[in-house]
Amino acid sequence: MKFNKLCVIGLGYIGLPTASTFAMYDVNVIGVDINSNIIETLNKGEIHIHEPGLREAFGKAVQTGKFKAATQPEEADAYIIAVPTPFKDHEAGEYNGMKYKLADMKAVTSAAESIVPHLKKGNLVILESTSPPRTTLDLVAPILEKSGLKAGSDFFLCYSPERVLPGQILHELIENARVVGGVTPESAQAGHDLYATFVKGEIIKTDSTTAEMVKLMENTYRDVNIAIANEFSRLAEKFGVDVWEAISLANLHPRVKILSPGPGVGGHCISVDPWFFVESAPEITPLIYHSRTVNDGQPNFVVEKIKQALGDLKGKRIAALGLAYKPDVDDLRESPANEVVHLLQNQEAQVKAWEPFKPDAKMQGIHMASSLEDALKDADLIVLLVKHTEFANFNPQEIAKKTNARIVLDTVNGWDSEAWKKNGFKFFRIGDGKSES
Ligand code: SAJ
Repeated sequence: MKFNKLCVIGLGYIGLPTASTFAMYDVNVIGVDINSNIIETLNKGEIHIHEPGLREAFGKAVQTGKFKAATQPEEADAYIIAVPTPFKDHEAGEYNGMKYKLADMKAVTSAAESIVPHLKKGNLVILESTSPPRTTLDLVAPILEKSGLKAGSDFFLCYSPERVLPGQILHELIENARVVGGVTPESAQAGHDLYATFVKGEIIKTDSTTAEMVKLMENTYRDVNIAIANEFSRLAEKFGVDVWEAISLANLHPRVKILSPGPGVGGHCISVDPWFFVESAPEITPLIYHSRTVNDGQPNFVVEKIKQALGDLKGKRIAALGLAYKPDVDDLRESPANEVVHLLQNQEAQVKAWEPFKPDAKMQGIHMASSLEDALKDADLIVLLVKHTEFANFNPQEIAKKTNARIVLDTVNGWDSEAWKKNGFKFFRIGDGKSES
């Protein structure tokens, strides 16, 4: 099946790279977003998000004349929905005393509704937004069927998860295996044919609910595995063991691959998606629920460590290094580092935060340092919250000259404890009950 014209609805971290890639591969693409500022920016040939290689890819897409941005969809052969599925702000679920977050499906609903007036026989619609199981069948299909056409027979309908890693999106879009779940086998085949335009990895066909579960399972698997690493870090401290040493030894076993503890789990995927399972079936997801709460509790664990080092936090000056949700990215959304800073401030510590990937960021309620030197100068304690390469390469001798602080807490195993101690620092590390001094 051949698709000459494609509408991509939602031009964020996934939609824009996807739209640009299709346009580069000779498909006529209408990129749609409700935010008119974004549309204006794109139609000027500029982009609004930071992702390596995206500027170049988008530039090529624009040059070919194959990409156009608009605030409303128009008639096309295929439609991709790539809008956000955040949490509801003011509503939560509860089961047996366990409180859980709920997905806000408003953007998916209105994207599907915006397609209805344009939908024709033989069209293909694909949902890419991460969604609770059965969303394609129970939410999207009934909306699209308001057109009078039947999903799976009059038009094709699929769910296909994006699995790309921020920082490597353009490469992974093309190279990764792609799962395409259709509401009928013919739908899956149509979805397969669309992605075959550029995907070099295997394209596997299945049903739509399996495809939805695959996505949620991948990120939930990672969340649960990080939770066990975080719990191990607490156990190691209790028993005077260095968790990092213990993990590296356990990982010598050929069937063991323990992940890394840290200040918590951030980003808009791993810390979000497991809740979609809990919301869909709270009575059978205690493991997923508790893993989430372990990971969400990790910033508190960090603050307790800081109290152990500094005593009462009132008026204590703390340099917080890193606010991104993971190393070497500029994305500060859902970052556990921010949560640590807020918790410290709640206890009246004076925190100065430094994020080299977003030096001008304005974070509500957080005092951003104007430079690394500014953050370090008058500090009582330095806490390393993100393992940016730049921080991992610090020379403690040089840092000692820039700061009054003589206590450091490493939450990500970024620094060599001996080197810091040699330069006069008291050194603490998450999960290290062995070498604390
Ligand atoms: N983290 C740890 N310990 C670890 C690994 C990660 O604490 O051992 C933390 C990170 O610091 C970060 C968070 O977990 O705060 C998530 O980071 P990540 O690198 O694990 O994942 P994301 O959110 O950047 O991207 C994930 C990827 N999914 C998987 O690896 C299963 C990516 O392939 C997905 O496309 C993406 O979610 C998504 O969009 O769903």
